[in-house]
Amino acid sequence: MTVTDPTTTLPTTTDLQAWVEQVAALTEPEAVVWCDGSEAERQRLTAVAVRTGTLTPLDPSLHYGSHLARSSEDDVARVEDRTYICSPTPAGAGPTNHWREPVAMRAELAGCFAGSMRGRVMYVVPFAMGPVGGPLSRLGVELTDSPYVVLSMRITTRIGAGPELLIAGGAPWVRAVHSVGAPLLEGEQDVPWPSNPVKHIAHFPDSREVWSYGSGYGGNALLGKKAFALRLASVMGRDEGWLAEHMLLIRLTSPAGRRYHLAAAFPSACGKTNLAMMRPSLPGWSVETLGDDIAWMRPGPDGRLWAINPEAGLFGVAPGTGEATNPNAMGALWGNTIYTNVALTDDGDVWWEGRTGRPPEHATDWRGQDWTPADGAAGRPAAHPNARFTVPMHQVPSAAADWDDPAGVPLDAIIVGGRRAGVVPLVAQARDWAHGVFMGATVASEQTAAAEGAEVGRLRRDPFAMLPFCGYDMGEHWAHWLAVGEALGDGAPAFFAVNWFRKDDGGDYLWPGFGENARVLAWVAARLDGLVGAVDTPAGLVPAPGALDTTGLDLPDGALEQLLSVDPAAYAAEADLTEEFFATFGPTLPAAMTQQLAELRTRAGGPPRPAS
Ligand code: GTP
Ligand code: SPV
Ligand code: MN
Repeated sequence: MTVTDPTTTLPTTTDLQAWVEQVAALTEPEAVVWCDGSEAERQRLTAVAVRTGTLTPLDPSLHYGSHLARSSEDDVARVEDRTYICSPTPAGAGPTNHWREPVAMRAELAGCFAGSMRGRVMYVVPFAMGPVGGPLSRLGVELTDSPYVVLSMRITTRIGAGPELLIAGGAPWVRAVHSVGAPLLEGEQDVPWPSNPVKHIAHFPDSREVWSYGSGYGGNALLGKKAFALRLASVMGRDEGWLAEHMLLIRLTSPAGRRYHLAAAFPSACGKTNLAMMRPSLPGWSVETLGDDIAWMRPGPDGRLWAINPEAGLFGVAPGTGEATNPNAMGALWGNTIYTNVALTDDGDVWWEGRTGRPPEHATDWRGQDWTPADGAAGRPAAHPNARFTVPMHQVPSAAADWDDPAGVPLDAIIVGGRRAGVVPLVAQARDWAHGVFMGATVASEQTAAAEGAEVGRLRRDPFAMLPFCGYDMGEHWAHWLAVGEALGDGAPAFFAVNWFRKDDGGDYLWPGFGENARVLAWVAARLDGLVGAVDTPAGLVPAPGALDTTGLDLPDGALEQLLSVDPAAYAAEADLTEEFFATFGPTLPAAMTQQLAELRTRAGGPPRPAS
């Protein structure tokens, strides 16, 4: 690799061959293989991964064409502290990102990657994010020494000949280099999950490049996902007038047949996949899945905000996913699935906490060790809390027939949310776009196992659920949201905030969640149509008494009141925390956000008022 300053010129075709050769010269793989995305190729790579023990075939009568992978114990989630934004100056990354000086970082990476693919094959994986050739779609090429990564990218993105043809035709593309950082010496036996204790996930936003070293897991390694579709794409969106967000995408249809398109941002492992596949408990309502993790959104010529899901498959959280909580996810898992870090039962089935009510009497846990329910009771779960399934979108029973329409869907509402045991009501509508952006900017959420080293349960600020995923200064991100809203004007979607996770004094969830969340979506739809009332509170416009349909719902006395209650004193305290957080931004903090904070303080000082 040459150590040069990043350039703003995107590579095109002619550069692809040269770049592949350049990376191969640096990493010294045994062979270079160009992937075409074919079924024959899938079978070849699967055979390789089975031979090295990376993948274990599951009983085909239970799980057609499916495999189990067990990662090494130190490679189980995204490594946020080793994920860098290498903009020319620290200001480019902003106070919420880990910045690395690009020239020094390139030099360090050159050291790591030198010879890092020895004894392995380097796969060249051309891929599209979004339908190949679509107006909102973008292209990339990932070079990787991991067959597991190729097989996963084959599910979560569109790989192979189509994207390669477009690149050959001169379309711009993103460069993504990945190595597990475990060269194989002559005659050395490979391990099932090669990785390196040294890990770097380095993004160069200016040259639209990512270099990932040392990890084979999830967002660290499937570079189309968080690295490209969020960190680099957020920068591309800022520069080109669109948005790349950590959002699910659904179509909600009312009993009367009215259709609403909604995008919702929740932090990692906070319910996007669940809401994206929800089976509404309310009769006559339906939810169709368009996306479960990422949405790209662009103002259309009609003045509305159009959204696509740039992915082609899911990398979904396994624990907590079962027939009772997410039957559509379970339905998707009939075959062609890669399970990572789940448990294996003695009869060749997979298992994880929450898959069924009753754990198996005995299983092999995610580490490959004997497991019984007694281990579970002792705090050793059978599946890793961040265990995942990788499955094609078209297998999701609730997938919309047009889920991969290149044009996308026009959004009616944007929802933000987090995991909050207290303070934040079940649902609130923003008074206007700027208030909605403020709701997004002030999302805080209890941490989950999706990031390595997370203090699970501890509250942290996670604006727009993008804390680990925004490729530039978060203050600028809010300014960009404000600018997009301004351009959209009356065509802009409405903004809402939700919280499924409020708890009572005994620590139990107040809201049943899952399919019952349809009641909240029905209220959102009714608000869009101006059909139901709301009460103006410091949190925003919350359902007026009786406005939320709770027919047939068996809530304990006082639960609904508590779910919808907004304590001004608690919001005054939130305002203090927000002020502290905002102060870390300096000049990039939009004046509109300071104004919203001042407004919150005023509202938190007074009683609730009726609103339209
Ligand atoms: P990433 O893929 O990490 O971005 O996460 P995600 O937001 O798609 O997470 P997912 O939908 O898989 O949520 C994972 C966890 O949230 C599981 O433990 C679920 O059981 C839990 N969950 C989802 N929806 C609800 C809900 O409505 N109520 C409650 N109490 N828990 C929920
Ligand atoms: C997340 O952590 O938000 C995920 C999983 O969706 S990963 O792809 O590993 O980032
Ligand atoms: Mn995610």
